[in-house]
Amino acid sequence: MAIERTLSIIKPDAVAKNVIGQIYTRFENAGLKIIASRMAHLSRLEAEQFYAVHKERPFFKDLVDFMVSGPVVIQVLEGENAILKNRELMGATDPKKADAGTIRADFADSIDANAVHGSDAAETAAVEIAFFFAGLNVYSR
Ligand code: RTP
Ligand code: MG
Repeated sequence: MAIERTLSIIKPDAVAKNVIGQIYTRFENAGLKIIASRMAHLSRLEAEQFYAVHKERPFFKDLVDFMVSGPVVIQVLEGENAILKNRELMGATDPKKADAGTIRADFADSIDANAVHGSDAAETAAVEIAFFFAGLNVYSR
């Protein structure tokens, strides 16, 4: 199976709930390595650019408002099948529909405040990693 990298964000609601460590433990227990990590408070422009694919959607303004509402923790996860594995750990976008034991089922409050972001495909993972961690190869292990 291929070793992949994916971009993950612990969103403002989960940072405010003080569960960064619990979420990192889930990544580690699933065999995903955290190969880059930083805390940031996104600007409006950064949030709009990051989620630009959704800019025509009705929820775009709420999404951007939420993503700039407090600090986030951004990480690159590396491991076998990392993109799908992380999406499975996250659970469905709407926490009410997320499987028991997933990050969103356990830590998210609503479809807006849904605890984590994860890249959804290899192409988006590459773009999203470059967006937040330009020159990542310098640090990889
Ligand atoms: P993310 O990009 O944050 O990992 O979430 P996702 O792939 O599970 O969901 P996506 O379709 O990419 O949507 C991005 C974020 O927009 C909000 N959303 N709201 N009200 C709605 O119908 C709606 N749909 C999406 C969610 O906060 C979602 O995480
Ligand atoms: Mg998405």
